Amino acid sequence: MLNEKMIEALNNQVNEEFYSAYLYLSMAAHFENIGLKGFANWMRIQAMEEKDHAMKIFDYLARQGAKIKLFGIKEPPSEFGSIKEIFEEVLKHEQYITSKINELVDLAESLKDRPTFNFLQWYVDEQVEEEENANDILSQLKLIGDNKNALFMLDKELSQRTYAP
Ligand code: OFO
Repeated sequence: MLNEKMIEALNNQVNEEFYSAYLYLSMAAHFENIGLKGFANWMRIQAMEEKDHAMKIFDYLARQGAKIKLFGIKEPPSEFGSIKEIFEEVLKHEQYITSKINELVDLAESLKDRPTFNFLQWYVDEQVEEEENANDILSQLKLIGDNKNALFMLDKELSQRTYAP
């Protein structure tokens, strides 16, 4: 039986994850619009993974017999800056999500909620990967600068990303 505070915090995190999906889907739409199909593919898959992050918490709440409550999803931005700025935004967003996961871990710890503490470890590891991925692409974009050929090569590389639930 989960503590009410924990249930509320996990329900909020479901919303954060769906917002992440929406944010990346909006970035995918932007990349489609400017003809960078590889970047669009990367963002689409990112969005699908975020939906999975949300559903994993949804399932955990269900398994614990806790009340699941869905909130409205905030509208994501639809206007974006340069490609580098977009990935700076991705990194910033992932750092924010990491801080939310850390808050959940702290709450589970303070409530001595061992099952939730264990459940959250997957997210702790996942956030290391999420920040790493955003950082890697950002570093490449910094190296690429104004080189269009290199940008198209990166676009091609990002088109190879596949969805692996
Ligand atoms: Fe991007 O890791 Fe979930 O939100």
